[in-house]
Amino acid sequence: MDTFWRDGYLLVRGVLSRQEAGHYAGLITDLLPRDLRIPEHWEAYDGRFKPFRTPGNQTFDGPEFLPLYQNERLYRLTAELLGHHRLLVRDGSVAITMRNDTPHPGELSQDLHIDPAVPEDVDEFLFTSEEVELGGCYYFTDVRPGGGGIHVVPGGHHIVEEQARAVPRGRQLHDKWRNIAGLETVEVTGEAGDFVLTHHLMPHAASHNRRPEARIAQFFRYARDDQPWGNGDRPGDRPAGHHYNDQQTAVMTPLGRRLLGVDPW
Ligand SMILES: O=C(O)CCC(=O)C(=O)O
Ligand SMILES: [Fe+2]
Repeated sequence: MDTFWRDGYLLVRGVLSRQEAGHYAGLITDLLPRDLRIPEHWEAYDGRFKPFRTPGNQTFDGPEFLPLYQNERLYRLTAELLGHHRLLVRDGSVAITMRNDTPHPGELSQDLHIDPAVPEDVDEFLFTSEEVELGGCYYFTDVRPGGGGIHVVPGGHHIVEEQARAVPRGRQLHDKWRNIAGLETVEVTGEAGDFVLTHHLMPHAASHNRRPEARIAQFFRYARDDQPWGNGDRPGDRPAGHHYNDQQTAVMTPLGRRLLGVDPW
């Protein structure tokens, strides 16, 4: 707990067994078409492929992925960190980062950014505990140094808060925090089955994978049910009006039904 609040991120080890992680890595690898024709509606930058289920929908929440949404250990940890047990989980986007030897511009393949819970057209962060979201990703493959791990700034969530509090319209700094300059990053390495947990004000970026093996990850966000900016319909969320079908509800646990908004807390 202390490490997370100090550093703004935490590697949670062994959330899944190696075997479970391998299963999900396989499911995601199987999204790649056999003929390697990358669909128009996927994203593909610098060796990092983001599958989309349909144009505009990057949430993989079919029955085969739902156990990841309702993982009990991650739920207990995030609830304890947020000091609130009524949480909602979302995102579920995936990424496959393959080897990419491009020599520049450095190790990052994205601008250093935050994905805060506060909408872009809002001028001020609230900095209340209700506002805090926890994000992060499962690593389904081993991520060794230079292997495309997510980069973070130790303590960076404090730096963001300090900078944003110092000026009016702090949410608008650094091109709405889409391009943060001047901070040193570290790569979060880990093993298949680990989860990289991040504070929503943590500056982060994807990195080039210099190694032969792909990095395969899936992203999730945990928010309190009283999150002041609402709990849906933001970029990365499943489309508004999404309803779960019988195959999905069949594999949901009582906890999963609450985390996914099927049952009230
Ligand atoms: O893939 C990663 O390591 C980070 C991706 C990310 O932060 C994003 O796409 O917003
Ligand atoms: Fe991001």
